[in-house]
Amino acid sequence: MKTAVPPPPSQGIPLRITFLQRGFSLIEIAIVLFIVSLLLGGMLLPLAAQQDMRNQGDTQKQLAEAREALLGFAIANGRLPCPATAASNGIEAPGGGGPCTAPFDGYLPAATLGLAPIDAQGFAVDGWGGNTINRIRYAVTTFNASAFTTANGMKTVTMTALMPDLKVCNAGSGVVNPGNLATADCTAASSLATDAVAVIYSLGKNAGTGGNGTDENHNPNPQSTLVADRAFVSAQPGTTFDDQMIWLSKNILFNRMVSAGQLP
Ligand SMILES: [Ca+2]
Ligand SMILES: [Ca+2]
Repeated sequence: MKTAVPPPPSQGIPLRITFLQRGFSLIEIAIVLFIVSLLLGGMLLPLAAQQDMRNQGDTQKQLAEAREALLGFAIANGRLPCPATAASNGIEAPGGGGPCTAPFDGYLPAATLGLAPIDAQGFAVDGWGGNTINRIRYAVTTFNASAFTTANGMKTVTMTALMPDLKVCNAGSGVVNPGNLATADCTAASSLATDAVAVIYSLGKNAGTGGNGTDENHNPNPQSTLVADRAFVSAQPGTTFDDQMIWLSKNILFNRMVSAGQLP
């Protein structure tokens, strides 16, 4: 009987070795590198965008927490804290409240409020980093002879007479011109709030490199050293505007203080 003889072990292998040994041609490697670079490029942009979105989300959360902390402070102390100044290490200025040292161009007094995260000097910083330019800003009304920042000032003046006067608009009007309050304001059409008690905001991603858009120029209140600049802009995010802002309505403040027995 004839038995089937298996093919010699070497049969068929030389072909495979030839194929493997041939390796990749330069054209094949170029195509692979091209595809890899396309994939990497496609991944890098979303990663940067994702980081931006995370920073924006962190900042928004911090601003909301700051507003809650301000409400808690008001309930506990019968007044809002004054903003910190650049030299006050995150502590309100003056300590104990009253007429504020920097009511319209100061910083969130994170050390006074016990907020985190803060930088080494005691200032709250936004989601964009630890640079001094990323410190969270805070402005508070001085109307009614600084009643809002004076202990029991709101109770003394009474709710119906309290008229906070910070303005928030969705577009700035006029030219920000040092010494000229009338040209840096909100127009009636762009008004979001005309009686905010406090405004809390971040200068956003571009804080360290510029932020010179027409609307952004209204926010760090460059003319506050000369005049009382009480107008702030909260515009649509875009290429020239990335500030993030929330404000404290007098109605929310009154509601919380009445609930806590601090008013009327
Ligand atoms: Ca900005
Ligand atoms: Ca302003």
